[in-house]
Amino acid sequence: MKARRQVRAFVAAGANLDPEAHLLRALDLLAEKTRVLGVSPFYRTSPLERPDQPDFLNGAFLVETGLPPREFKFGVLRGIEAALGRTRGSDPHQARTLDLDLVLYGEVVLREEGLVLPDPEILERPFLALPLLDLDPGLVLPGRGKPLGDLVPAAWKKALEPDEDFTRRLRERWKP
Ligand code: PH2
Ligand code: MG
Ligand code: MG
Repeated sequence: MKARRQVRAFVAAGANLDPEAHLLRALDLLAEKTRVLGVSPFYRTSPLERPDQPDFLNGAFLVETGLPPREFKFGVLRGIEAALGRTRGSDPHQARTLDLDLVLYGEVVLREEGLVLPDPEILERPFLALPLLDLDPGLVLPGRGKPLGDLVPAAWKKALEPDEDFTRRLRERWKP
């Protein structure tokens, strides 16, 4: 069988219900379905939109996949979320065991029902942009033709503190 072309994709990860356990397990499951090329530092962040919720751990994985973007999002990523107890109700901001968002897929720019690439939240949320810059400091946003580092406010780079201990635990699990 002909091998499918491999594409580099960035997956943003977040959780605020038992986040350590769920993110560690998420990396194992992602490594079963893709080649994991990088694990960013993970940051403890205050909950946006729902200030009464527990804090989040947020970061990103760089992976290589042969699947097209919709199959990757709705098959692989949604499958891992469901396997780790993620439920979806009427509130899109409800606390979660695991959130895996496909935020960049190669050079692809698209706007479809349920999938927008690059994810516009990259330019709105420091905890999305910073892990991407950690993984690839020269990252150019497809469709923008500009380095991500030039598109985000300089203050963002100092806005978040990585959780060194959790990041070490996560990277220990990852065998490139
Ligand atoms: N995701 C949300 C709402 N609020 N806050 C933080 N800190 N991290 C998240 O990933 C997050 C959030 C759902 O849109
Ligand atoms: Mg999200
Ligand atoms: Mg999501």
